[in-house]
Amino acid sequence: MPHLSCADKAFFKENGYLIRQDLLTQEQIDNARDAIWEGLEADRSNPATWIGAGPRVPVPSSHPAIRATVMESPVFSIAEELVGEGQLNPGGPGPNLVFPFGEQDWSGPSHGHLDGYYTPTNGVPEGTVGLFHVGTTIYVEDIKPQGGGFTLWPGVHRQAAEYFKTHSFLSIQGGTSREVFDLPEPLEVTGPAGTVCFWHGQMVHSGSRNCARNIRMALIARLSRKDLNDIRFETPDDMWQYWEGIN
Ligand SMILES: O=C(O)CCC(=O)C(=O)O
Repeated sequence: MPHLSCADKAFFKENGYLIRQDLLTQEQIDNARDAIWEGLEADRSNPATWIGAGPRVPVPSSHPAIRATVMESPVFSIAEELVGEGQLNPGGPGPNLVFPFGEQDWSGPSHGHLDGYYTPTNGVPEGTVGLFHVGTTIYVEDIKPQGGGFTLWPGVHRQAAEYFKTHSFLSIQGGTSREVFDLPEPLEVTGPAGTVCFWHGQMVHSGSRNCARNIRMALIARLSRKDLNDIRFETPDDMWQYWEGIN
């Protein structure tokens, strides 16, 4: 049974993201949160120790409770409803934590980046690009405004598709959006534990400063098509050509 309506798909096409809060069970959320706490160097019962704690990736994406949030919930099926049934490589999300900063002077990010583009330090090999189709950011903790929310710039996926029709994928070092895209107001994604944000793989996004009490506990998956190597450097006239579920 499909999880997305025509209106959901139209919203994703226009805005490049879609937020759902009804996809994970409480048990899946609790298990993922417990797994993260097992790897943290902080005292779960003492918020003072959460400030500036670590590590940022306390458990691997292969941990069963972490992988389950994508592969044993409707999250993966929904990504395939967008891209096409049977088209995506299965994959778990990686934990991505933003620890409380301990101060209140919040300001949102002024610009973001696209993922998968080389910088000297980000591990992407020079001369390549690590494209994917659907990103999913899953919160396993309640995230309030100014609480380190995943931040995106709605609609910029369409600008990116246009840009790469006439520019090399290698032309934006680190995928940085500064001076390349005309950025609208950003959206800081907030919501209760269990909030899932699906985002287009060419969506400009960023982390943000966490001035809240809670640790920003997110799990981020980047789901790519099985035929990515065949189409990696294509920039079709119709940006939805390889999105059979939505085009
Ligand atoms: O942590 C976040 O909210 C954003 C993470 C991010 O920008 C990235 O992993 O590329």
